[in-house]
Amino acid sequence: MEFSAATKQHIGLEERYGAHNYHPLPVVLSSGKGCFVWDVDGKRYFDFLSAYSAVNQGHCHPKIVAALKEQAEKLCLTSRAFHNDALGPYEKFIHDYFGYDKVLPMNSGAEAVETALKLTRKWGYRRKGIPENEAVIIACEGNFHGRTISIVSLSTDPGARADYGPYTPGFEIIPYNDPKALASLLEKRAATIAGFLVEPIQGEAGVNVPDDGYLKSCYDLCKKYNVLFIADEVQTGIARTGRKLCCDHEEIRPDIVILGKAISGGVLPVSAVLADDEIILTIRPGQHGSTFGGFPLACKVATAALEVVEEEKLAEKADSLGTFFRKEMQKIESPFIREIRGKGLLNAVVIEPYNGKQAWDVCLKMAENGLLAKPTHDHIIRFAPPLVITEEELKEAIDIIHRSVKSLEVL
Ligand code: IF1
Repeated sequence: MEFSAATKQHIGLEERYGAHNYHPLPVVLSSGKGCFVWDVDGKRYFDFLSAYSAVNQGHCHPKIVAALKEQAEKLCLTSRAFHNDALGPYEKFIHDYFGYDKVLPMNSGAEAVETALKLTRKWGYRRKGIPENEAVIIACEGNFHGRTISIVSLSTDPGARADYGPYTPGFEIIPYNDPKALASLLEKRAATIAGFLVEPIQGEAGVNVPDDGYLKSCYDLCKKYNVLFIADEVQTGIARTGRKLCCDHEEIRPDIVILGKAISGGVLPVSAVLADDEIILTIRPGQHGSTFGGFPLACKVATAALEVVEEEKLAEKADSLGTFFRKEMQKIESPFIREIRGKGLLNAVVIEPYNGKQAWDVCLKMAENGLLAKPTHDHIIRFAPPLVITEEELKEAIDIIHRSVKSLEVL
């Protein structure tokens, strides 16, 4: 890929003055609208990452930006030392939207996961009667729940956890998509197990879709052993997989729901933990919080972002366009394409290295042809456009993917 002076200049600045904790594709973005982004040279790309499913409503959605602007000129932040006229209405909106008694508002996804872990331990001691400091939370192999020290303590990815010890204790790991593994651990140790934390689809692991009925089986086991079923819907929630929440596909109601990313349409870091009173009221005043958690700007932006999901029927769109995407991708005959999987508009293609080329090369070629996507775990390319993409735009994007893999087949 040839780089313009502007691209080189921006990448150089990040190289020199920024920490090197990422390895981005060599593209410098400057603006975005709907399912498109433009780089510093004015080149247009389909955004098929959507900031890891944070931009489900499309870049710079006018309704969400308007809500941001209006509130930004009125009152941005009060802290929770005082009340304000945005938080209560937002909390009621979230209650009505998702059907849980209450919401605990936070900022990043990882903060919401940490909050869910703290709530689960609190509930374990205060409601289930687990002896102090003995609460255990189960997580799955291949999980990704964020990057704090406690969260990487339950990660099975060496790259995410190496050299961050000593690790937080109190976690047990079982295989994903294996209800029997959960059952046998609960049979043995239910008395001290407080919760089971699971992604309805494992995003980072490469859009790992479990068998139909997996979530329901685990949910029923949690009910049987008085263990909280905690759904991390940070990436799979907010219509991404074709339902409001991914757990809706199996008609289960998690005890705790963790939301982030697209709850704000990718405009501000906003996250949330949903639960009923028996769980969420175990945390009392002064026992948890955050300066920006639930701040007025977030309340207005998230309300607008969630209204957009309903008004534009984004879950229904993701469901039908996702089926169309997978069907069209199946038609591409290429030695690079080993497997296509996903639900709604959260999809991935497993790339078979060929001709000395692999997923990264496919992504570079697609970028050259005007579509941005990024590999996860070397050989898996995630394809997750904003849910506002039209069928026509999706067809054009699929054609780019097709042309890109074809062009790499020849030496
Ligand atoms: C990065 C991965 C995806 C998440 C789930 C919690 C969080 C995430 C299911 C934490 C965040 C982001 C983090 C971002 C890249 C992206 C990611 F590759 F890291 F793993 F999507 F798969 N639960 N995922 O997916 O939310 O604190 O980031 O707001 O770290 O580069 P966060």
